[in-house]
Amino acid sequence: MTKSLFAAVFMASLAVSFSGGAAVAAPVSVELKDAKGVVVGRATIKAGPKGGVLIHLRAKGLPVGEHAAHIHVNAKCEGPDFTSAGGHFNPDMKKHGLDSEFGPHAGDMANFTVIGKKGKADVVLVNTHVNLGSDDHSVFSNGGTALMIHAMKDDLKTDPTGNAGPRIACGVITK
Ligand SMILES: [Cu+2]
Ligand SMILES: [Zn+2]
Repeated sequence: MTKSLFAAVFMASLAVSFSGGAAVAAPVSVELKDAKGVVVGRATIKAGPKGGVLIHLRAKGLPVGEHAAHIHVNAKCEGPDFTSAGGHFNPDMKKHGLDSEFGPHAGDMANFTVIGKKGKADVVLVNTHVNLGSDDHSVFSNGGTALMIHAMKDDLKTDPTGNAGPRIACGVITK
């Protein structure tokens, strides 16, 4: 590699790291409330090591078992049904489901498990399709999004909901 080419590549990589680095993305904290407005948990969303985000979810008082977690399109959590949050965040107009050949929605994530008498969860959800930046995959798009927990697990394929049942806890994701 010539010196000038090396310099060009180096500058280009700097430019990339700075523009993505505007996503110097401070972690964002999300408070999750149930249908009655009771706080049942908190999530911290931070940039993933290789892009995307890591969502550290801590909750209690949830039904034991597997639950779906999604990012929904509106930063509105109005109980008791949380329909105000809209559907799954889906900037690429894909179909639902991590296992769908036409998916997934950017807001789709793996199920997580609630255990014990106190109905606790302490899990890290990985989402490689969203970010904390300013493009159309940002969780802050159009005024923000919502982190939603459902009564049941996501079957990872049924469009558009994953058959995950009622929405039982919701938290707005905003800057
Ligand atoms: Cu959902
Ligand atoms: Zn979906």
